[in-house]
Amino acid sequence: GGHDCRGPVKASLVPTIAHPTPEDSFGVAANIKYHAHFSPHFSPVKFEPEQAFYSTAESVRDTLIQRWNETYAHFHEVNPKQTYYLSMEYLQGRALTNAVGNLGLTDAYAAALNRLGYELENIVEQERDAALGNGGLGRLASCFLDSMATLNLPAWGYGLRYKYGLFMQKITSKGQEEYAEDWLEKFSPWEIVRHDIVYPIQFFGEVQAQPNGSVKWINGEVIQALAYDVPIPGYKTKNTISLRIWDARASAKDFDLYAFNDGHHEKAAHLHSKASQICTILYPGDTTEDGKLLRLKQQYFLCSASLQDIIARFKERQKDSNSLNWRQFPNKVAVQMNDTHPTLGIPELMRLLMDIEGLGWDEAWSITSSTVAYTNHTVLPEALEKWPQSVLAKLLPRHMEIIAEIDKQFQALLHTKRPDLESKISDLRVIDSSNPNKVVIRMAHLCVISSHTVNGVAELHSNILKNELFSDFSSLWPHKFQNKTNGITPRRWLRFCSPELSTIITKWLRTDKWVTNLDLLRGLREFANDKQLHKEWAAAKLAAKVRLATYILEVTGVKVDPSTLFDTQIKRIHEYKRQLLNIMGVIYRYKKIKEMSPEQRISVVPRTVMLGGKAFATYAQAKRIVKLVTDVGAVVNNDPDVGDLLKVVFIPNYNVTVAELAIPGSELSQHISTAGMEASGTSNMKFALNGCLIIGTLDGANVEIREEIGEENFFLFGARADDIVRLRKEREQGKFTPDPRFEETQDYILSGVFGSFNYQPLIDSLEGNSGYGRGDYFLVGYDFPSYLDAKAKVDEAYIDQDKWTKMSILSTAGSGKFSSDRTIRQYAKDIWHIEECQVP
Ligand code: B1N
Repeated sequence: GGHDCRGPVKASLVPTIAHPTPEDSFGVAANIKYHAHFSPHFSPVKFEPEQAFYSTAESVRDTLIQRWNETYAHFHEVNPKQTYYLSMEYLQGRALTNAVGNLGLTDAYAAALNRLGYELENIVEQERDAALGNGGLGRLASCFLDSMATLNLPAWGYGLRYKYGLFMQKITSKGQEEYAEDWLEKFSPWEIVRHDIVYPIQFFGEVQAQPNGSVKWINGEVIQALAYDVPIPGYKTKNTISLRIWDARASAKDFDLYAFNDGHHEKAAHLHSKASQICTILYPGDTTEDGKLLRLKQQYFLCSASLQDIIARFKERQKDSNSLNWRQFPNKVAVQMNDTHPTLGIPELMRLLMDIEGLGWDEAWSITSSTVAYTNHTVLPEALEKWPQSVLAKLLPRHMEIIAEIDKQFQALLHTKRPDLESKISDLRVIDSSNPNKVVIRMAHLCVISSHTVNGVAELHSNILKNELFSDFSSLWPHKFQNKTNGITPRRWLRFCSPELSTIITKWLRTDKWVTNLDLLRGLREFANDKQLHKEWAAAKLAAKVRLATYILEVTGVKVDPSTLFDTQIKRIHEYKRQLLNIMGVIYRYKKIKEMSPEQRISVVPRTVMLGGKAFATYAQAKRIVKLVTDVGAVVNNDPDVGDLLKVVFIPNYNVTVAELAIPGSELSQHISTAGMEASGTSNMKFALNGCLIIGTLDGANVEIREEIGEENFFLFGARADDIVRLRKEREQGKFTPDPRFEETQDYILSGVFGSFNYQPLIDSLEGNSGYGRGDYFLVGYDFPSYLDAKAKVDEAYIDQDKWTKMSILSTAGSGKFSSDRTIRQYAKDIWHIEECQVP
């Protein structure tokens, strides 16, 4: 298994091809036509927008491949330490605008398409989103890749090539419905299959001790991992790195021709169908045992393929030295685990080093634990992965042995080093055997014990890790714990999604260097009161609002007025994110407007409230929230008493592309999670960067955003993280008197004005009958009054448009810190210890 060829390392083999240049739109057009004609995917006589998109993308891809090859050859020659980002999720979205923008070829391709009778803006709309992720964690991985490439870092991403990405959401009268998202239905022009990069991946079987003391894992089910490379271009640099995604295959020798000819068609292809299941879908439902097993198989598949590939590359690049020096491994390889999903990389690296490469435990452990690092992205107990020991032992018997040994040695360490923690050993172990009938593996503990560095994703979150969730580990290994506040790529999230605002920023700063040095945005502060800038700024925001309004009319049929306050909450639907708080605020506002006289209504600040996001298919409470929002919209939007004073829109099928439209087009955004529960949030950063004001709690990265843009520019409300435990206890003990406005809103929901759907379970969650066992776990009732106060402050600020525009400019000006370039530089310096490796 495995191959030695790691790619085009011989520069002499790289052909010189004339690639499109910014000046030569003729050449670009000819290149696009070439692809339209010779592409095997469509008949050559057609040149509809769809063909125009694919041939444009293929033309761009040629340039990317060339740069990818040069980058690979350069890394190979320099042989620096390289980072490998292991993630089960990447939310790439569309690639065309980003690719031509990073290559500096936007104008050339726009002009070329013009010659062919098209507009680039329309052609990019043909591309499907690559949605190989759920939300923030996946999008973060994609922003990180963009920054790694732009910063010329030797770094690669590894992931899985899911056939179906995150489901497509349709909103019907029943609420949310899910459909498979077939992003590969035609094909993806951005992936390059590598038929020479294939590794065997084993499942099940048994462990057999050898006479010489070594161990063999035999009799398993073996399938193949096949590599696809998605080139990731940096901005204004030649460096183009790889997102390598694995697909699962069975080989021809696994096909039972005799069985097939005997008419046992399914049995004959048994292993083939098993293999094809692995990469069928992002996050298979894990409510069933089969679903759980499949998810675990996916995780192992990613880890094993990636580590075999990393080791093969390490060996290849060590070839020049006389003998393989495994001690060099941590000096050449950094592995970053995106949450605990790739934890199996730890026992897998141990296994490969010991069972395949012949190293002893101590050396393998020393290498592994100085190679891997772990990022935690959540403290929600239900999201902390735990796998039943029985399942692991069956699927990966050798890995279970290795995990048991790590657990054993950790206990021994505590015995000798920290007798004071003796009583806590059972809480800290990797293996939780407190319930002998259900022994489980705590993946986060395995990560913390085995990693050289553990980090959270915002200051507040990292402090919670250090002082609460992992406090005993941090007393044992204080040096392990770090913070790396998340960031977003300013290319996609400002430069390309807000062309009008970008032009203005470049004009006033007299440079476009802010695109790679976002701290320069600070320079806008100087002009925060300038009337001319205000005029231009407001016009740019209005243009984006008009675009969003047009889209909303198209997908929902609701006409929204771009002169109203655009107030947006878009993110996964989850009780802790409190979309329920938002919609209850809207409902209260609606009721008050209804009660007003026409004269009183004149003073109401007209608002368009937009919500969007997907609810996990089996998360009933989240689905009820979606249903409530659409029901409220149906009533409010058609109420003649209300008119344009209030509109409520649910934006369907929220994804990266929708975000690129909705974020620039918003003026206010809601980040209103219960304090201490949102690890960071990253859409808050995107909104602030685009001049949207934030109404929010002191949670996650909100804390740092408020610090950067100034507390006077942030609409703060709600309980603090430190108070949450006490408040929950008080609530439980009945020491809480709800605000009358909160009760009024609950009664109004139950009164039936919004239709006949049963909202009782939602109201119950606020009352003491929630799934969490305690009343109003997310403290919607406690925060409701201060939320309404903060909304009143928003209205006040919005009436004074000059004040609002100033606050908007200051939001953008204060967003420099939240560039993923800053985040990645910190990872590179403090965790990975890697350096720039720029292609000449
Ligand atoms: O990761 C983002 C943060 O900005 C968000 O605050 C955080 O909620 C998000 C299991 C997750 N944490 N955990 C997940 C994703 C998929 C899954 O199967 C958990 N996502 C986050 C980036 O740091």
